[in-house]
Amino acid sequence: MKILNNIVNAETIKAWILDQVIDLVGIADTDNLILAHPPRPAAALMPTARSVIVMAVAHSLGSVYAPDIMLWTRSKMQTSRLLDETAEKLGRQLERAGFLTLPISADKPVEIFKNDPATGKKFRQTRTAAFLSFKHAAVSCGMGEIGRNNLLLTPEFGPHQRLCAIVTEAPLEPDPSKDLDLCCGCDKCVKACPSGALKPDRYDVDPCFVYWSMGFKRLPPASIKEWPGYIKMLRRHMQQRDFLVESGQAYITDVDYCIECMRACLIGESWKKIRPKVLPLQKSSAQV
Ligand code: B12
Repeated sequence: MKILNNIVNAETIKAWILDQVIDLVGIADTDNLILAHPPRPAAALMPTARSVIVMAVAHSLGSVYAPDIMLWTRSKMQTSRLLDETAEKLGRQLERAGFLTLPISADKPVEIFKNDPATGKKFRQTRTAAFLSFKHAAVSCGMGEIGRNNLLLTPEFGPHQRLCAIVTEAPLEPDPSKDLDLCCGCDKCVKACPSGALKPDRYDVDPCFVYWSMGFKRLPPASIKEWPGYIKMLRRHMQQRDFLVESGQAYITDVDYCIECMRACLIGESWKKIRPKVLPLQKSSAQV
C-alpha cells in the first residue's frame, strides 16, 4: 500500500499522519533539536538523520478522571499502540522512498543508569533516560512547552497527550519552536504531587521514580538511620499489597502508580467543554 506515492515532503507526511487519527504532528530539524540531560542528539541514533517527526495522541479525559489509575494506564497503552503502529507504517514507506528511518516507540526502551556516567559513583536511586527526549523534540517543533509539572503542555490538550517520534534522513520542512506561555504557574501540580518530586522551582526525578514505579514515598536508604523508617514503609506496603499479583498485572497493562501532576493541570482548550467540575480522587495501590 503506497501512502506517500513517493511524494516525500512535510505537507504530505503530516496530512497522512493526521488521517491516522493522530492528534498533533510537528517536524524538527535534527540540527536544531533542543537537547536534554543526558543529551541525546538524533545524530547519535542516525548520523545521516535530517528530520525528527513528532506525533501526539490525546489521552481520554475520561481515563484521567477515572476512579482507578489502572484504567488510565490501559488507555495510555492504547494511545501508545496507535502511535507506534502509525510510526511503523510511515517508517516503512519512507525507507521504500529511499530514506533511512528509525521509528521510536512511545513506551520503552530506556537506558538504565545504576551509576552516574559522569562520576562513576552509584546513584542513590537508579535513573533512566530515553534514546530521544520526546518532550524536548516537541518543543523544538513548536508543538508545546514544558510546564512547571515538567511535562509537555500543548494549547489543545495541556499535559494530556502521549508522544512518540520518528528519526529520518528525509529532508523535511521543519516547524519553528514557539514561545507559547501556556503554564499559568498556579502550582496545582506542585501541591498535588504525592512524592514531593515537584517543587515550585524544580522537579526531582528520584522521588518521582520510586513513587511512579513502586508506589513508595521513600528513596532507598542512604544512611543507617534511614533504614528503620524504610523497613516500616515496606512492611506497611507488604501488609496491604500483593506484589506478585500486582507485578503480574503490570506485565499485561504496564505500571503506573501516579499521574497526579497531569491530573491537577487545567491547561488544554479541547477539554473545556467536557472537563468535569470536580477532580475525583484516583485510587492506586500505592495509597497505603
Ligand atoms: C524515563 C521516563 C520517565 C522517568 C524519568 C523522568 C525524567 N524526567 O527523567 C519517570 C519514571 C520518573 C517518569 C515519570 C513520568 N512520566 Co515519563 N518518560 C520517561 C521517558 C521514557 C524518557 C524521559 C527522559 O529521557 N528523561 C531525561 C530528561 C529528558 O528528563 P528531564 O526531566 O528533562 O531531566 C531530568 C533528567 O535529566 C534527570 N537526571 C538528572 N541527572 C541525570 C543523570 C542521568 C544519567 C539520567 C539518566 C537522568 C538524570 O533529572 C532531571 C529532572 O530533575 C519519556 C519518553 C521519551 N522518550 O521522552 C517518558 C515521558 C516523558 N513520560 C511521560 C509521563 C506521562 C510520565 C508520568 C506522568 C508517569 C506516567 N504515569 O506515565 C511521570 C511524570 C513525571 C514528570 N512530572 O516529569 C510522558 C510525558 C508526556 C507529556 N505530556 O509530557 C513521556 C513523554 C512518555 C510519552 N511517550 O508520552 N518518566
